Amino acid sequence: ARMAGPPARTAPGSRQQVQGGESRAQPASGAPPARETRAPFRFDYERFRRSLRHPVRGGRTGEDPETRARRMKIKEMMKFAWDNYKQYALGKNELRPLTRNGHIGNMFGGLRGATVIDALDTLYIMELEQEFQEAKQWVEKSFDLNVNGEASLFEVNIRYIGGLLATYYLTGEEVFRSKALELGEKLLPAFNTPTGIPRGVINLGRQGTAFPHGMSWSWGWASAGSSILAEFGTLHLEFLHLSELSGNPVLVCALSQVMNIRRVLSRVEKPQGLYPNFLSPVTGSWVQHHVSIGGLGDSFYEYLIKSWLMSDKRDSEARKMYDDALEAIEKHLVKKSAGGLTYIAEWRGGILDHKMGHLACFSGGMIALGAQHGAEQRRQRHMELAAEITSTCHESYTRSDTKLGPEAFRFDAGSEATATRLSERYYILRPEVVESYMYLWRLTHDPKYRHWGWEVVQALEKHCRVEAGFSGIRDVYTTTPTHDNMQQSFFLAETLKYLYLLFCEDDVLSLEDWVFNTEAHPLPINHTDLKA
Ligand code: DMJ
Repeated sequence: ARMAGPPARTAPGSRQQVQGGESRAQPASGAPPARETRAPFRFDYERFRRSLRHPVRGGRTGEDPETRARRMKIKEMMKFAWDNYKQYALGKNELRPLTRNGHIGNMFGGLRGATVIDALDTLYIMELEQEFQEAKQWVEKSFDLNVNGEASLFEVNIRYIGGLLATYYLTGEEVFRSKALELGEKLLPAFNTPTGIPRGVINLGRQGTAFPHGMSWSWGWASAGSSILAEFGTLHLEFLHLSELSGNPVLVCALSQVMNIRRVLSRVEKPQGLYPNFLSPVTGSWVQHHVSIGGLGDSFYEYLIKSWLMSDKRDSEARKMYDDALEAIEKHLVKKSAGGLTYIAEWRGGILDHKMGHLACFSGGMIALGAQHGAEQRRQRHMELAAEITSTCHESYTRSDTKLGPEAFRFDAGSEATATRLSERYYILRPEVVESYMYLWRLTHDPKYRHWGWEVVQALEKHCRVEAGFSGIRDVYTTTPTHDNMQQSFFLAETLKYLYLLFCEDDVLSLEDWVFNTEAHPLPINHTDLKA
Protein backbone atom coordinates (compact mmCIF):
# COMPACT_ATOMS: atom_id res chain seq x y z
CA ALA A 1 0.00 0.00 0.00
CA ARG A 2 1.25 3.43 -0.69
CA MET A 3 0.77 6.73 0.95
CA ALA A 4 -1.36 9.21 -0.85
CA GLY A 5 -3.07 12.42 0.06
CA PRO A 6 -2.20 15.47 2.07
CA PRO A 7 -0.46 14.88 5.39
CA ALA A 8 -1.91 15.27 8.86
CA ARG A 9 -5.57 15.43 7.95
CA THR A 10 -8.21 12.90 8.78
CA ALA A 11 -11.42 12.86 6.86
CA PRO A 12 -14.59 12.39 8.83
CA GLY A 13 -16.10 9.12 7.58
CA SER A 14 -17.57 10.16 4.31
CA ARG A 15 -19.20 6.83 3.71
CA GLN A 16 -21.54 7.23 6.65
CA GLN A 17 -22.77 10.36 4.98
CA VAL A 18 -24.35 8.40 2.18
CA GLN A 19 -26.26 5.99 4.31
CA GLY A 20 -29.90 6.64 4.76
CA GLY A 21 -29.69 10.40 4.98
CA GLU A 22 -27.82 10.52 8.25
CA SER A 23 -25.74 13.52 7.42
CA ARG A 24 -26.51 17.09 8.31
CA ALA A 25 -26.26 19.53 5.45
CA GLN A 26 -23.59 22.18 5.78
CA PRO A 27 -24.89 25.72 5.45
CA ALA A 28 -24.32 26.98 1.94
CA SER A 29 -21.51 29.25 3.04
CA GLY A 30 -20.49 27.14 6.02
CA ALA A 31 -17.05 26.88 7.52
CA PRO A 32 -14.96 23.79 6.86
CA PRO A 33 -15.10 21.00 9.40
CA ALA A 34 -12.51 21.45 12.13
CA ARG A 35 -9.22 19.79 11.22
CA GLU A 36 -8.30 16.75 13.19
CA THR A 37 -4.74 15.70 13.67
CA ARG A 38 -5.08 12.04 14.59
CA ALA A 39 -3.52 10.06 11.77
CA PRO A 40 -2.45 10.99 8.28
CA PHE A 41 -5.04 10.16 5.67
CA ARG A 42 -4.19 7.66 3.03
CA PHE A 43 -6.21 5.79 0.47
CA ASP A 44 -5.15 2.16 0.41
CA TYR A 45 -5.05 1.49 -3.34
CA GLU A 46 -3.71 -2.04 -3.11
CA ARG A 47 -6.44 -2.99 -0.71
CA PHE A 48 -9.00 -1.42 -3.02
CA ARG A 49 -7.74 -3.60 -5.89
CA ARG A 50 -7.98 -6.68 -3.70
CA SER A 51 -11.57 -5.78 -2.81
CA LEU A 52 -12.65 -6.08 -6.47
CA ARG A 53 -14.46 -9.29 -7.36
CA HIS A 54 -13.09 -9.47 -10.91
CA PRO A 55 -9.93 -8.39 -12.71
CA VAL A 56 -10.73 -4.99 -14.22
CA ARG A 57 -10.02 -6.12 -17.80
CA GLY A 58 -11.59 -9.53 -17.20
CA GLY A 59 -10.08 -12.98 -16.96
CA ARG A 60 -12.47 -15.30 -18.75
CA THR A 61 -11.72 -16.95 -22.05
CA GLY A 62 -13.58 -19.27 -24.37
CA GLU A 63 -15.75 -16.92 -26.37
CA ASP A 64 -16.71 -17.57 -29.97
CA PRO A 65 -14.50 -16.19 -32.78
CA GLU A 66 -17.23 -13.92 -34.16
CA THR A 67 -17.67 -12.09 -30.87
CA ARG A 68 -13.92 -11.63 -30.61
CA ALA A 69 -13.67 -10.34 -34.18
CA ARG A 70 -16.45 -7.84 -33.56
CA ARG A 71 -14.80 -6.62 -30.40
CA MET A 72 -11.51 -6.21 -32.29
CA LYS A 73 -13.29 -4.17 -34.93
CA ILE A 74 -14.57 -1.79 -32.26
CA LYS A 75 -11.07 -1.56 -30.82
CA GLU A 76 -9.82 -0.61 -34.30
CA MET A 77 -12.47 2.15 -34.45
CA MET A 78 -11.24 3.51 -31.12
CA LYS A 79 -7.65 3.49 -32.33
CA PHE A 80 -8.70 5.29 -35.50
CA ALA A 81 -10.66 7.92 -33.54
CA TRP A 82 -7.75 8.44 -31.13
CA ASP A 83 -4.99 8.48 -33.76
CA ASN A 84 -6.75 11.16 -35.77
CA TYR A 85 -7.48 13.25 -32.69
CA LYS A 86 -3.83 12.91 -31.71
CA GLN A 87 -2.58 13.82 -35.14
CA TYR A 88 -4.79 16.82 -35.81
CA ALA A 89 -6.17 18.06 -32.51
CA LEU A 90 -4.14 16.85 -29.53
CA GLY A 91 -4.70 19.28 -26.69
CA LYS A 92 -7.85 20.75 -28.16
CA ASN A 93 -11.19 19.56 -26.82
CA GLU A 94 -12.50 17.76 -29.88
CA LEU A 95 -11.33 16.76 -33.36
CA ARG A 96 -12.92 18.34 -36.42
CA PRO A 97 -12.34 15.45 -38.79
CA LEU A 98 -13.26 17.09 -42.09
CA THR A 99 -11.13 20.18 -41.67
CA ARG A 100 -8.50 18.19 -39.74
CA ASN A 101 -8.13 20.58 -36.88
CA GLY A 102 -9.20 20.99 -33.27
CA HIS A 103 -12.26 22.49 -31.63
CA ILE A 104 -12.18 24.21 -28.24
CA GLY A 105 -15.74 25.44 -27.64
CA ASN A 106 -16.94 27.17 -24.51
CA MET A 107 -18.14 24.40 -22.18
CA PHE A 108 -14.98 23.79 -20.24
CA GLY A 109 -13.87 27.27 -19.15
CA GLY A 110 -10.39 27.20 -20.64
CA LEU A 111 -9.71 23.56 -19.82
CA ARG A 112 -8.30 21.65 -22.77
CA GLY A 113 -7.95 18.04 -23.82
CA ALA A 114 -11.54 16.91 -23.17
CA THR A 115 -11.04 14.07 -25.67
CA VAL A 116 -7.82 12.97 -23.93
CA ILE A 117 -9.48 12.78 -20.53
CA ASP A 118 -12.65 11.19 -21.90
CA ALA A 119 -10.64 8.59 -23.87
CA LEU A 120 -8.19 7.50 -21.14
CA ASP A 121 -10.17 4.71 -19.50
CA THR A 122 -11.50 3.39 -22.83
CA LEU A 123 -7.94 3.14 -24.19
CA TYR A 124 -6.92 1.35 -21.00
CA ILE A 125 -9.79 -1.11 -21.03
CA MET A 126 -9.26 -1.90 -24.71
CA GLU A 127 -5.59 -2.59 -23.99
CA LEU A 128 -4.46 0.07 -26.43
CA GLU A 129 -1.30 0.40 -24.37
CA GLN A 130 0.74 2.76 -26.51
CA GLU A 131 -2.22 5.06 -27.05
CA PHE A 132 -2.95 5.06 -23.32
CA GLN A 133 0.67 6.10 -22.67
CA GLU A 134 0.31 8.93 -25.19
CA ALA A 135 -2.80 10.17 -23.40
CA LYS A 136 -1.17 9.83 -19.99
CA GLN A 137 1.86 11.78 -21.12
CA TRP A 138 -0.33 14.60 -22.29
CA VAL A 139 -1.99 14.71 -18.85
CA GLU A 140 1.41 14.73 -17.11
CA LYS A 141 3.03 17.34 -19.33
CA SER A 142 0.33 19.52 -20.80
CA PHE A 143 -2.92 19.33 -18.81
CA ASP A 144 -3.12 22.81 -17.30
CA LEU A 145 -5.59 23.51 -14.52
CA ASN A 146 -4.60 27.16 -14.15
CA VAL A 147 -7.20 28.39 -16.54
CA ASN A 148 -9.63 31.21 -16.65
CA GLY A 149 -13.11 31.09 -18.07
CA GLU A 150 -16.70 30.09 -17.54
CA ALA A 151 -17.27 26.35 -17.45
CA SER A 152 -20.25 24.08 -17.10
CA LEU A 153 -20.06 22.50 -13.64
CA PHE A 154 -21.88 19.45 -15.01
CA GLU A 155 -19.68 18.90 -18.05
CA VAL A 156 -16.42 19.41 -16.17
CA ASN A 157 -17.63 17.05 -13.47
CA ILE A 158 -18.84 14.19 -15.68
CA ARG A 159 -16.06 14.32 -18.27
CA TYR A 160 -12.93 15.61 -16.51
CA ILE A 161 -13.48 14.60 -12.87
CA GLY A 162 -15.17 11.34 -13.92
CA GLY A 163 -12.46 10.48 -16.46
CA LEU A 164 -9.58 11.24 -14.09
CA LEU A 165 -11.12 9.38 -11.16
CA ALA A 166 -11.91 6.31 -13.26
CA THR A 167 -8.39 6.20 -14.69
CA TYR A 168 -6.92 6.49 -11.21
CA TYR A 169 -9.02 3.60 -9.94
CA LEU A 170 -8.10 1.48 -12.97
CA THR A 171 -4.37 2.17 -12.92
CA GLY A 172 -3.39 3.46 -9.47
CA GLU A 173 -1.35 6.20 -11.16
CA GLU A 174 -1.11 9.15 -8.81
CA VAL A 175 -1.23 11.84 -11.50
CA PHE A 176 -4.91 11.10 -12.19
CA ARG A 177 -5.87 11.26 -8.53
CA SER A 178 -4.08 14.52 -7.85
CA LYS A 179 -5.45 16.24 -10.97
CA ALA A 180 -8.99 15.13 -10.08
CA LEU A 181 -8.68 16.50 -6.55
CA GLU A 182 -7.15 19.76 -7.69
CA LEU A 183 -9.86 20.30 -10.27
CA GLY A 184 -12.58 19.20 -7.83
CA GLU A 185 -11.62 21.99 -5.45
CA LYS A 186 -11.98 24.53 -8.22
CA LEU A 187 -15.63 23.59 -8.64
CA LEU A 188 -16.65 24.32 -5.07
CA PRO A 189 -17.64 28.00 -5.41
CA ALA A 190 -20.60 26.76 -7.45
CA PHE A 191 -22.27 25.75 -4.19
CA ASN A 192 -22.21 29.27 -2.73
CA THR A 193 -25.87 29.99 -3.33
CA PRO A 194 -28.65 30.76 -0.85
CA THR A 195 -30.00 27.21 -1.00
CA GLY A 196 -26.72 25.40 -1.61
CA ILE A 197 -28.11 24.17 -4.94
CA PRO A 198 -25.15 24.82 -7.22
CA ARG A 199 -25.34 27.13 -10.14
CA GLY A 200 -24.62 25.60 -13.53
CA VAL A 201 -21.78 27.86 -14.64
CA ILE A 202 -18.59 28.51 -12.76
CA ASN A 203 -15.54 30.64 -13.45
CA LEU A 204 -12.54 28.38 -12.99
CA GLY A 205 -10.12 31.24 -12.91
CA ARG A 206 -11.48 33.54 -10.25
CA GLN A 207 -10.88 31.81 -6.96
CA GLY A 208 -11.17 33.76 -3.74
CA THR A 209 -9.29 32.92 -0.61
CA ALA A 210 -12.03 32.34 1.93
CA PHE A 211 -13.51 28.85 2.26
CA PRO A 212 -14.54 27.25 0.02
CA HIS A 213 -13.19 29.99 -2.23
CA GLY A 214 -15.31 32.94 -1.41
CA MET A 215 -18.15 34.40 -3.40
CA SER A 216 -15.87 35.45 -6.15
CA TRP A 217 -18.21 36.03 -9.04
CA SER A 218 -20.98 38.32 -9.97
CA TRP A 219 -24.38 37.55 -8.51
CA GLY A 220 -26.08 39.00 -11.55
CA TRP A 221 -27.12 35.51 -12.61
CA ALA A 222 -29.15 34.90 -9.48
CA SER A 223 -32.38 36.65 -10.39
CA ALA A 224 -32.60 35.27 -13.90
CA GLY A 225 -30.85 31.95 -13.60
CA SER A 226 -32.23 28.64 -12.63
CA SER A 227 -30.35 25.44 -12.03
CA ILE A 228 -31.04 22.34 -14.11
CA LEU A 229 -32.13 19.08 -12.48
CA ALA A 230 -29.82 16.90 -14.60
CA GLU A 231 -26.89 19.19 -13.76
CA PHE A 232 -27.16 19.63 -10.01
CA GLY A 233 -28.45 16.06 -9.72
CA THR A 234 -25.36 14.60 -11.39
CA LEU A 235 -22.60 15.24 -8.87
CA HIS A 236 -22.99 12.58 -6.23
CA LEU A 237 -20.92 9.73 -7.69
CA GLU A 238 -17.90 11.89 -8.44
CA PHE A 239 -18.00 13.92 -5.23
CA LEU A 240 -18.29 10.77 -3.16
CA HIS A 241 -15.05 9.55 -4.70
CA LEU A 242 -13.32 12.93 -4.48
CA SER A 243 -14.09 12.83 -0.78
CA GLU A 244 -13.01 9.17 -0.45
CA LEU A 245 -9.68 9.78 -2.16
CA SER A 246 -8.66 13.07 -0.64
CA GLY A 247 -9.12 13.15 3.11
CA ASN A 248 -9.29 16.88 2.48
CA PRO A 249 -11.94 18.49 4.70
CA VAL A 250 -12.83 20.91 1.94
CA LEU A 251 -13.83 18.06 -0.38
CA VAL A 252 -15.51 16.14 2.44
CA CYS A 253 -17.56 19.26 3.11
CA ALA A 254 -18.36 19.48 -0.60
CA LEU A 255 -19.86 16.01 -0.42
CA SER A 256 -22.20 17.13 2.33
CA GLN A 257 -23.17 20.07 0.14
CA VAL A 258 -24.04 17.58 -2.59
CA MET A 259 -26.07 15.60 -0.05
CA ASN A 260 -27.87 18.81 0.85
CA ILE A 261 -29.34 18.85 -2.67
CA ARG A 262 -31.50 15.87 -1.71
CA ARG A 263 -32.78 17.75 1.35
CA VAL A 264 -33.85 20.70 -0.78
CA LEU A 265 -35.56 18.36 -3.24
CA SER A 266 -37.36 16.44 -0.54
CA ARG A 267 -38.83 19.68 0.87
CA VAL A 268 -40.14 21.12 -2.38
CA GLU A 269 -43.56 19.99 -3.54
CA LYS A 270 -43.46 17.76 -6.60
CA PRO A 271 -46.35 17.95 -9.05
CA GLN A 272 -47.85 14.43 -9.11
CA GLY A 273 -44.60 13.14 -7.68
CA LEU A 274 -42.65 14.33 -10.75
CA TYR A 275 -39.47 16.41 -10.69
CA PRO A 276 -39.53 19.46 -12.97
CA ASN A 277 -36.30 20.32 -14.74
CA PHE A 278 -35.63 23.86 -13.49
CA LEU A 279 -35.13 24.95 -9.89
CA SER A 280 -34.16 28.33 -8.53
CA PRO A 281 -30.93 28.09 -6.50
CA VAL A 282 -32.08 31.25 -4.71
CA THR A 283 -35.55 30.25 -3.53
CA GLY A 284 -35.38 26.46 -3.86
CA SER A 285 -38.62 26.34 -5.82
CA TRP A 286 -39.37 25.12 -9.32
CA VAL A 287 -39.03 27.70 -12.03
CA GLN A 288 -40.98 25.84 -14.75
CA HIS A 289 -43.09 22.71 -14.83
CA HIS A 290 -41.32 20.82 -17.60
CA VAL A 291 -40.53 17.19 -16.79
CA SER A 292 -38.32 14.98 -18.92
CA ILE A 293 -36.43 11.76 -18.55
CA GLY A 294 -34.39 12.95 -21.53
CA GLY A 295 -32.32 16.14 -21.72
CA LEU A 296 -32.40 18.40 -18.62
CA GLY A 297 -33.72 15.63 -16.37
CA ASP A 298 -32.02 12.36 -17.41
CA SER A 299 -28.95 11.81 -15.26
CA PHE A 300 -30.65 13.03 -12.06
CA TYR A 301 -32.65 9.76 -12.07
CA GLU A 302 -29.59 7.81 -13.18
CA TYR A 303 -27.51 9.10 -10.25
CA LEU A 304 -30.16 8.16 -7.69
CA ILE A 305 -30.13 4.48 -8.56
CA LYS A 306 -26.37 4.49 -9.16
CA SER A 307 -25.72 6.18 -5.79
CA TRP A 308 -27.54 3.30 -4.17
CA LEU A 309 -25.56 0.73 -6.16
CA MET A 310 -22.27 2.50 -5.48
CA SER A 311 -22.94 2.49 -1.74
CA ASP A 312 -23.23 -1.31 -1.94
CA LYS A 313 -26.98 -0.87 -1.53
CA ARG A 314 -26.76 1.06 1.73
CA ASP A 315 -27.89 4.49 0.50
CA SER A 316 -31.57 3.76 1.05
CA GLU A 317 -32.51 7.42 0.74
CA ALA A 318 -31.35 7.44 -2.89
CA ARG A 319 -33.11 4.14 -3.60
CA LYS A 320 -36.38 5.48 -2.22
CA MET A 321 -36.13 8.71 -4.21
CA TYR A 322 -35.49 6.64 -7.34
CA ASP A 323 -38.39 4.26 -6.67
CA ASP A 324 -40.81 7.11 -6.01
CA ALA A 325 -39.68 9.02 -9.10
CA LEU A 326 -39.97 5.95 -11.31
CA GLU A 327 -43.42 5.20 -9.97
CA ALA A 328 -44.57 8.72 -10.92
CA ILE A 329 -42.94 8.36 -14.35
CA GLU A 330 -44.66 5.00 -14.92
CA LYS A 331 -47.97 6.45 -13.88
CA HIS A 332 -47.89 9.71 -15.80
CA LEU A 333 -45.33 9.53 -18.61
CA VAL A 334 -45.04 5.96 -19.88
CA LYS A 335 -47.31 5.51 -22.90
CA LYS A 336 -47.92 3.02 -25.69
CA SER A 337 -48.26 4.17 -29.31
CA ALA A 338 -51.01 3.03 -31.66
CA GLY A 339 -48.44 0.71 -33.23
CA GLY A 340 -47.62 -0.83 -29.85
CA LEU A 341 -44.34 0.94 -29.05
CA THR A 342 -43.71 1.86 -25.41
CA TYR A 343 -42.19 5.31 -24.89
CA ILE A 344 -41.68 7.89 -22.16
CA ALA A 345 -43.35 11.19 -22.99
CA GLU A 346 -42.38 14.63 -21.71
CA TRP A 347 -44.69 16.71 -19.55
CA ARG A 348 -45.24 20.46 -19.77
CA GLY A 349 -47.41 21.84 -17.00
CA GLY A 350 -49.74 18.84 -17.12
CA ILE A 351 -49.78 18.46 -20.89
CA LEU A 352 -47.99 15.51 -22.48
CA ASP A 353 -45.54 16.03 -25.31
CA HIS A 354 -45.35 12.68 -27.14
CA LYS A 355 -41.68 12.89 -27.89
CA MET A 356 -38.55 11.01 -26.85
CA GLY A 357 -35.09 12.46 -27.25
CA HIS A 358 -32.13 10.25 -28.09
CA LEU A 359 -30.88 11.23 -24.63
CA ALA A 360 -33.95 9.57 -23.06
CA CYS A 361 -32.90 6.21 -24.55
CA PHE A 362 -30.42 5.69 -21.71
CA SER A 363 -33.47 4.93 -19.55
CA GLY A 364 -33.85 1.38 -20.87
CA GLY A 365 -30.48 0.53 -19.33
CA MET A 366 -31.18 2.46 -16.15
CA ILE A 367 -34.53 0.81 -15.53
CA ALA A 368 -33.02 -2.64 -16.16
CA LEU A 369 -30.22 -1.87 -13.71
CA GLY A 370 -32.71 -0.71 -11.07
CA ALA A 371 -34.90 -3.76 -11.69
CA GLN A 372 -32.28 -6.19 -10.46
CA HIS A 373 -33.46 -5.75 -6.90
CA GLY A 374 -36.75 -5.69 -5.05
CA ALA A 375 -39.95 -7.72 -5.18
CA GLU A 376 -40.28 -10.29 -7.97
CA GLN A 377 -43.42 -8.82 -9.56
CA ARG A 378 -41.94 -5.36 -9.71
CA ARG A 379 -38.64 -6.70 -11.06
CA GLN A 380 -40.42 -8.39 -13.89
CA ARG A 381 -42.53 -5.34 -14.71
CA HIS A 382 -39.45 -3.12 -14.78
CA MET A 383 -37.43 -5.55 -16.90
CA GLU A 384 -40.29 -5.62 -19.39
CA LEU A 385 -40.49 -1.84 -19.39
CA ALA A 386 -36.70 -1.58 -19.88
CA ALA A 387 -36.78 -4.04 -22.77
CA GLU A 388 -39.75 -2.29 -24.41
CA ILE A 389 -38.15 1.15 -24.22
CA THR A 390 -34.88 -0.21 -25.59
CA SER A 391 -36.79 -1.84 -28.41
CA THR A 392 -38.55 1.46 -29.19
CA CYS A 393 -35.17 3.20 -29.34
CA HIS A 394 -33.96 0.45 -31.67
CA GLU A 395 -37.01 1.18 -33.85
CA SER A 396 -35.95 4.82 -34.05
CA TYR A 397 -32.70 3.53 -35.60
CA THR A 398 -34.16 0.90 -37.93
CA ARG A 399 -36.78 3.32 -39.30
CA SER A 400 -34.09 5.66 -40.63
CA ASP A 401 -32.19 5.32 -43.89
CA THR A 402 -28.81 5.32 -42.19
CA LYS A 403 -29.84 2.91 -39.39
CA LEU A 404 -28.76 5.57 -36.92
CA GLY A 405 -31.32 7.33 -34.76
CA PRO A 406 -32.43 10.97 -34.80
CA GLU A 407 -31.91 13.46 -31.97
CA ALA A 408 -35.64 13.22 -31.12
CA PHE A 409 -38.55 11.14 -32.35
CA ARG A 410 -42.26 11.51 -31.92
CA PHE A 411 -45.45 9.60 -31.54
CA ASP A 412 -48.07 11.94 -32.90
CA ALA A 413 -49.83 12.87 -36.11
CA GLY A 414 -49.31 9.38 -37.48
CA SER A 415 -45.60 9.20 -36.75
CA GLU A 416 -44.08 6.36 -34.77
CA ALA A 417 -40.51 6.60 -33.50
CA THR A 418 -39.47 8.99 -36.26
CA ALA A 419 -38.37 12.62 -36.26
CA THR A 420 -41.04 14.92 -37.62
CA ARG A 421 -39.08 18.15 -37.46
CA LEU A 422 -36.13 18.98 -39.70
CA SER A 423 -34.24 20.28 -36.69
CA GLU A 424 -34.39 16.89 -34.94
CA ARG A 425 -33.03 14.65 -37.71
CA TYR A 426 -29.34 14.78 -36.78
CA TYR A 427 -27.13 12.20 -35.03
CA ILE A 428 -24.02 13.40 -33.19
CA LEU A 429 -22.42 10.05 -32.27
CA ARG A 430 -24.44 9.83 -29.06
CA PRO A 431 -24.21 6.71 -26.87
CA GLU A 432 -27.58 6.31 -25.14
CA VAL A 433 -29.04 3.59 -27.36
CA VAL A 434 -25.95 1.38 -27.30
CA GLU A 435 -25.67 2.08 -23.58
CA SER A 436 -29.06 0.43 -23.09
CA TYR A 437 -28.07 -2.46 -25.38
CA MET A 438 -25.02 -3.07 -23.18
CA TYR A 439 -27.00 -3.16 -19.92
CA LEU A 440 -29.79 -5.28 -21.38
CA TRP A 441 -27.22 -7.70 -22.81
CA ARG A 442 -25.43 -8.03 -19.48
CA LEU A 443 -28.68 -8.50 -17.59
CA THR A 444 -30.55 -10.82 -19.98
CA HIS A 445 -28.00 -12.28 -22.43
CA ASP A 446 -30.61 -12.05 -25.14
CA PRO A 447 -28.49 -12.19 -28.35
CA LYS A 448 -30.64 -9.57 -30.05
CA TYR A 449 -28.80 -6.85 -28.13
CA ARG A 450 -25.45 -7.87 -29.64
CA HIS A 451 -27.12 -8.07 -32.99
CA TRP A 452 -28.52 -4.55 -32.62
CA GLY A 453 -25.15 -3.25 -31.40
CA TRP A 454 -23.46 -4.68 -34.48
CA GLU A 455 -26.00 -2.89 -36.70
CA VAL A 456 -24.84 0.35 -35.08
CA VAL A 457 -21.17 -0.48 -35.69
CA GLN A 458 -21.90 -1.03 -39.37
CA ALA A 459 -23.91 2.16 -39.66
CA LEU A 460 -21.17 4.18 -37.94
CA GLU A 461 -18.60 2.76 -40.33
CA LYS A 462 -20.75 3.50 -43.34
CA HIS A 463 -22.03 6.96 -42.53
CA CYS A 464 -19.87 8.53 -39.81
CA ARG A 465 -16.36 7.32 -40.61
CA VAL A 466 -14.50 9.82 -42.74
CA GLU A 467 -10.85 9.95 -43.75
CA ALA A 468 -9.65 11.56 -40.55
CA GLY A 469 -11.94 10.34 -37.80
CA PHE A 470 -15.65 9.96 -37.08
CA SER A 471 -18.19 12.69 -37.60
CA GLY A 472 -21.81 13.27 -36.66
CA ILE A 473 -24.35 13.54 -39.49
CA ARG A 474 -27.01 16.16 -40.13
CA ASP A 475 -29.82 13.93 -41.32
CA VAL A 476 -30.31 10.25 -40.52
CA TYR A 477 -33.06 9.97 -43.14
CA THR A 478 -30.82 10.12 -46.19
CA THR A 479 -28.23 7.62 -47.36
CA THR A 480 -25.93 10.45 -48.40
CA PRO A 481 -25.87 12.54 -45.22
CA THR A 482 -23.68 15.56 -44.75
CA HIS A 483 -21.24 15.52 -41.86
CA ASP A 484 -21.17 17.98 -38.98
CA ASN A 485 -17.36 17.94 -38.78
CA MET A 486 -17.27 17.03 -35.08
CA GLN A 487 -15.91 13.96 -33.32
CA GLN A 488 -17.50 14.39 -29.90
CA SER A 489 -15.40 13.34 -26.91
CA PHE A 490 -18.28 11.20 -25.60
CA PHE A 491 -17.94 9.04 -28.72
CA LEU A 492 -14.62 7.79 -27.28
CA ALA A 493 -15.74 7.83 -23.64
CA GLU A 494 -19.13 6.22 -24.10
CA THR A 495 -20.29 5.05 -27.52
CA LEU A 496 -17.20 3.00 -28.34
CA LYS A 497 -16.77 1.80 -24.74
CA TYR A 498 -20.34 0.53 -24.46
CA LEU A 499 -20.09 -1.14 -27.88
CA TYR A 500 -16.85 -2.81 -26.85
CA LEU A 501 -18.30 -4.02 -23.55
CA LEU A 502 -21.30 -5.40 -25.42
CA PHE A 503 -18.88 -7.84 -27.09
CA CYS A 504 -16.87 -8.60 -23.93
CA GLU A 505 -17.40 -11.21 -21.26
CA ASP A 506 -19.36 -9.94 -18.25
CA ASP A 507 -16.29 -9.77 -16.02
CA VAL A 508 -14.72 -6.90 -17.98
CA LEU A 509 -15.64 -3.87 -15.83
CA SER A 510 -18.08 -6.13 -14.04
CA LEU A 511 -21.33 -4.58 -12.85
CA GLU A 512 -20.54 -6.25 -9.51
CA ASP A 513 -17.57 -3.95 -9.06
CA TRP A 514 -18.24 -0.81 -11.07
CA VAL A 515 -20.86 1.83 -11.64
CA PHE A 516 -20.55 3.93 -14.80
CA ASN A 517 -20.93 7.64 -14.36
CA THR A 518 -23.11 9.39 -16.93
CA GLU A 519 -20.10 9.78 -19.25
CA ALA A 520 -19.39 6.00 -18.98
CA HIS A 521 -16.43 6.46 -16.66
CA PRO A 522 -16.34 3.47 -14.29
CA LEU A 523 -16.24 4.27 -10.58
CA PRO A 524 -15.97 1.50 -8.01
CA ILE A 525 -18.68 0.21 -5.73
CA ASN A 526 -17.73 0.66 -2.08
CA HIS A 527 -17.35 -2.96 -1.00
CA THR A 528 -15.22 -2.10 1.99
CA ASP A 529 -13.95 0.89 3.91
CA LEU A 530 -10.56 1.59 2.39
CA LYS A 531 -9.45 4.50 4.48
CA ALA A 532 -6.41 3.52 6.46
C1 DMJ B 1 -22.85 12.77 -22.49
O1 DMJ B 1 -21.99 13.83 -22.23
C2 DMJ B 1 -23.46 12.22 -21.23
O2 DMJ B 1 -23.95 10.95 -21.48
C3 DMJ B 1 -24.56 13.09 -20.69
O3 DMJ B 1 -25.19 12.52 -19.57
C4 DMJ B 1 -25.58 13.34 -21.75
N1 DMJ B 1 -25.06 13.73 -23.02
C5 DMJ B 1 -23.84 13.20 -23.53
C6 DMJ B 1 -23.96 12.15 -24.60
O4 DMJ B 1 -25.04 12.20 -25.41
